Amino acid sequence: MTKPIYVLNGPNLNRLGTREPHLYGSTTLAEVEAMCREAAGGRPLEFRQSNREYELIDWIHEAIDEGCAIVINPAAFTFTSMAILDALKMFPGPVIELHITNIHRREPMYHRSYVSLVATAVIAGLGPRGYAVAVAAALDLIASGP
Ligand code: DHK
Repeated sequence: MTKPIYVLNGPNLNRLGTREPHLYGSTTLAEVEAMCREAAGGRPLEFRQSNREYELIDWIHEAIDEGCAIVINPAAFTFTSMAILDALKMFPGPVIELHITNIHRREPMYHRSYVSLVATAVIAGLGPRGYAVAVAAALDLIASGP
């Protein structure tokens, strides 16, 4: 059976569409999910969002056993969570860190990502379309290797 790509989203991303639209745009998380499924081109995809750190960690553990790639927007946990970093270290496949905004052009507290220490690649600043780019890149990495 074809293993799915896991697209995991952290806190406050459930509010996309109305959350600081000058930064994150007006695209909703449901619309982002649709973009990801279109980019996946028929490959199974698990698309999830949580405001709870432990839940994201449980989903990463699930992906270790069931998934082929992870696209993750950890949101604020990017900058705080060694637990998510440690979980991602166990994942054998490609990990693409995704941010809607260019975190390096924002306030200093957004500049140091724990997740980048383990990510295969980082996409930041493309807006919501970055998710589709990340899924396409994950497919390519799975097919052709790093
Ligand atoms: C999303 C968030 O929720 C913020 O906490 C990050 C990230 C930026 C994004 O650009 O997708 O700092």
